[in-house]
Amino acid sequence: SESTSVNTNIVTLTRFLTEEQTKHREATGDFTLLCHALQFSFKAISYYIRRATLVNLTGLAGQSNATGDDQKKLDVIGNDLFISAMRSSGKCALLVSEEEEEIIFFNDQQSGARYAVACDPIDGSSNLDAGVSVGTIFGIHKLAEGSIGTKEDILRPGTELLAAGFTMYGASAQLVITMKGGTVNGFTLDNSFGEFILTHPDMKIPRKRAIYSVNEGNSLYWEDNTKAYFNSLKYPQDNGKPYSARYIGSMVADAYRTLLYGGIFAYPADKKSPKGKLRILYECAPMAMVFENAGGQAINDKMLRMLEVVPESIHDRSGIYLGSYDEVEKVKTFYK
Ligand code: AHM
Ligand code: MG
Repeated sequence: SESTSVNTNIVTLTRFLTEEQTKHREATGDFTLLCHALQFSFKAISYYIRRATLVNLTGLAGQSNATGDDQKKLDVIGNDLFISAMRSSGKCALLVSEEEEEIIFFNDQQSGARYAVACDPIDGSSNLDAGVSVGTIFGIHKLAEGSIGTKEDILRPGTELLAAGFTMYGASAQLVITMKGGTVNGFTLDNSFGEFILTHPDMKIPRKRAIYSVNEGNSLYWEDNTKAYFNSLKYPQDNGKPYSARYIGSMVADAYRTLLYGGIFAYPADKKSPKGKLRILYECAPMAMVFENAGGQAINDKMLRMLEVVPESIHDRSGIYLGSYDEVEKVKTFYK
């Protein structure tokens, strides 16, 4: 009622998903169940990240992952939590994880699992032990008609993603999700309720903002046009001031800030990493979908729409620029 300032009409993620489902008369509820499993994995990962320093979960696990990075203990736990949530949902036919060299097929349940999921369970894990924000990134594809789940069901361009998003484990856990052709919605984990609450409905990225986010330590290896672009931001712009720099080193945190405040986030390909660093399936494409649906843009080094890039292998990489619409337009002028 109007007489109290307490919100008694709280939209939880559970309620939001149910309402979305009822909008689609053909919906079976399977996607909703998959999302329930997803949100549980975010809550669990968030819990362990917050407890890490207290329960000896900082540091290395003593092994390397599929792509040769040193695995942290929390990388292993996050990955195991995610896999278990997807398996037990009964709705996930196959899963690609940054921490797993091969696709995981859950073919013990061919009984109607219709989704293929790609995820980076804990992205930005170099920041973990310092308590700096990290996140989980996910993208969901639907299996081709009649398929029980093959590699071809996940090696798809981002334009075919059914849903994508991320959860940032920062001062609070923030979940951002978008569905094909839909809006972008942000939820905050209320630890007392144990629920994600809709706090950022219909997110729109500002059209421009003078903030850039890139690992400038790589500039020695950058191509000339990359150097020229970032250099140009350090000189007075139309308002007489140069850009500000902000770089956390967790894609989820840098992207979340960029989504809220506007600006540009980039991880360009360079002479040292000619294919870039970030992975298409579970880093670039899901973020690109979020940014496009929020009114921004995401492109690769060839200035092609990130969502149209078809990965050749599950851990394929790409250079990426994403951010405010006008900021990405500006990037393009330097590569023509
Ligand atoms: P990770 O998945 O192994 O954590 O690596 C991905 C992370 C991104 O979150 C971040 O944007 C980037 O690597 C930072 O890389 P760098 O340390 O080279 O700046
Ligand atoms: Mg990652």
